[in-house]
Amino acid sequence: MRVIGTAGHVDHGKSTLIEALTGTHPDRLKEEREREMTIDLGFAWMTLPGGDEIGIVDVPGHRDFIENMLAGVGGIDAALFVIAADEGVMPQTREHLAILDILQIQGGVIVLTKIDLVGGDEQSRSEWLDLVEDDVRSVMIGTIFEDAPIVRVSARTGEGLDELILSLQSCLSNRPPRPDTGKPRLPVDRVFTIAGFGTVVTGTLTDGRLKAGEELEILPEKLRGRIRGLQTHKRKEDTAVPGSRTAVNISGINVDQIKRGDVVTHPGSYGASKRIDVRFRLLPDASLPLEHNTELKLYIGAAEVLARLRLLGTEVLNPGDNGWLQLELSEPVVAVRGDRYILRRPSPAETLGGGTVVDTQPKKRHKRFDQEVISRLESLEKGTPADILLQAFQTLGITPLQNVITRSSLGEGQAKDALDELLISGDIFYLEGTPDERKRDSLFASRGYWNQVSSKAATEVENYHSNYPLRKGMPREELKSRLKTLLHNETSQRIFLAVVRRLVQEGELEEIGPLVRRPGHEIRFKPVQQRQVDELLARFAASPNTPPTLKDAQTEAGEDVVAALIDLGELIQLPPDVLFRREDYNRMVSEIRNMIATQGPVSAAQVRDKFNTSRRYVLALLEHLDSLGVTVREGDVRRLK
Ligand SMILES: Nc1nc2c(ncn2[C@@H]2O[C@H](COP(=O)(O)OP(=O)(O)O)[C@@H](O)[C@H]2O)c(=O)[nH]1
Ligand SMILES: [Mg+2]
Repeated sequence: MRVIGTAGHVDHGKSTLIEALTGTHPDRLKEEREREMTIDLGFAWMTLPGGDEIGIVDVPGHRDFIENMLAGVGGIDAALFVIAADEGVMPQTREHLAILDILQIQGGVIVLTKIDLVGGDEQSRSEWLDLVEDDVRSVMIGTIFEDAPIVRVSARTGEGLDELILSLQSCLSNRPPRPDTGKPRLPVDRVFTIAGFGTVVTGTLTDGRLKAGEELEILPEKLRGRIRGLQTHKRKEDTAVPGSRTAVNISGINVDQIKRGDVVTHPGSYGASKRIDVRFRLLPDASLPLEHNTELKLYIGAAEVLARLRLLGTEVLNPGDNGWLQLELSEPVVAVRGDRYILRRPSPAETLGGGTVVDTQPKKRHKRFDQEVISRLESLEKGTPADILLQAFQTLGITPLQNVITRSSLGEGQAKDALDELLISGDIFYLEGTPDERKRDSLFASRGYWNQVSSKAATEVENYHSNYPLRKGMPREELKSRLKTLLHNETSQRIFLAVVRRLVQEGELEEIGPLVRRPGHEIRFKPVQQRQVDELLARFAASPNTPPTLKDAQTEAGEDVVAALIDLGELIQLPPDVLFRREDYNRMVSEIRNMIATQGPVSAAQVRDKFNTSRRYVLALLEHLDSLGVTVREGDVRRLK
């Protein structure tokens, strides 16, 4: 799932564009309707021509509401960067650009809107648009939007909208999948109640899945509750996946206990902290140098808190410079190493810059000028050995341990310690072997990667069931080829079998011979098929000893239905083309045994007369019994073995 956000100066046509694309006007507050201006975040969604559904967060452009904008852009995959063709680049065009750039949102599409308002004839219009575009390009140089496509549209006339949609689709199509580390985080951007349901929070889910029925924790308050229900794009879901706009209906927690900026997680997955160490860059066009001990506002996830900064290693930080800060916060926030954040000055309001979180739990206040502190932050920024090893697990997927260690470039001792750390934290686990057998060819999986494999397998098998409702299960080999890309084309039977074994252990799959199925899957006939089944079985009942042959049955009820009856054991197939109902087959087999037991070896002709049937059925039956080892043929007769 993907989420995109709007960005751009107030009144440049963001909300109107979203309405033109989705049919939903994102302004939901009465005040917004009255003032015809977006104040808080708005939400919509659409399906791209390729079939992918995306969520949309519409943000306010007005500078007074930048804080609301910051609560919404955190989890987005790409931006629709809107610039009105009649006005061109304006102050919040630049400010939003700086914010998206600090947050390292991976680009998006630049939209020149309101093209219906410019120029007289075709030529002057296109000259005007070329000029605006040149200006936009020069502003984007050196930012994440440097190479972004520019599309010219009018939300009023609809011109350019199709091109915009295709451009957005191609921009999203080559993004790697959202990471799933098995530790979901949902920074809350809205909290409300729905009569009869109770507390609902919404946000953009990252890092893992949420499932209906699970226990949850809300940080920083450490409130425990349960997920009563989940929705994505107003549709009920059992599981919400990373990168989706998610509404969580929570039981056990009151609406007034939760606020924007809180984080919904699994119990114990994360902690909150009132002190963090960060890498920081002051924007080149910041109005003043940054001084030690300044009080600023920190925006991280959907949270906004006051932060007093310790400027480390330097007296002041000049515009355009990078440095290290320790932030003492007014309230605890949930931060993960590598998270991006923004700092703003409260008054006069100004976005100063931002960067990445490097340490979420610094043990003490750092001395301002201590080379050891700086060196430690520098190496933390690169990652701990455990981070690096986990990264290698995420990249390589399920593969023998040796490959992961080689990939990580860690030394023997470091790799061993890092492995222990990850095993204890539960970020990785043994897929095959036991914790004592830490052999070089043991198979491990990171929790996050495993979740991806597991849910892909479940989806593939479920799709198979719905494509072939009359089949008992999916051939194991077919599942293997479906998982090929996730198992990195690693078609080693050993890895695949270990994966299936684990999926069976975890109750995701069941094995039946060479097939796998989802627990609870059963062959179900549609009403019209059930009628065919009934009619066919009635024909079998009418002449149990000379029933329809395979071919007759297939002509009457269709190959799939007949195959399903054979799978279900209702019909027994004897080579080459004889079918009996199960009860008739059982009866005939036991009568043949009786005959031989009481009157000695029997010939095919005797059996034929006994059942008043034809040679074809009798030969199939007797050869079948020979092959089972029930009877042995001696010349023209059979005796029991
Ligand atoms: N002529 C014209 N007007 C537009 C277009 N898009 C938006 N507008 C108008 O511009 C004003 C601001 O639009 P809005 O979507 O609220 O801007 P936002 O503040 O960026 O969300 C509204 O009056 C819209 O009707 C367009 O493509 N053509
Ligand atoms: Mg708007």
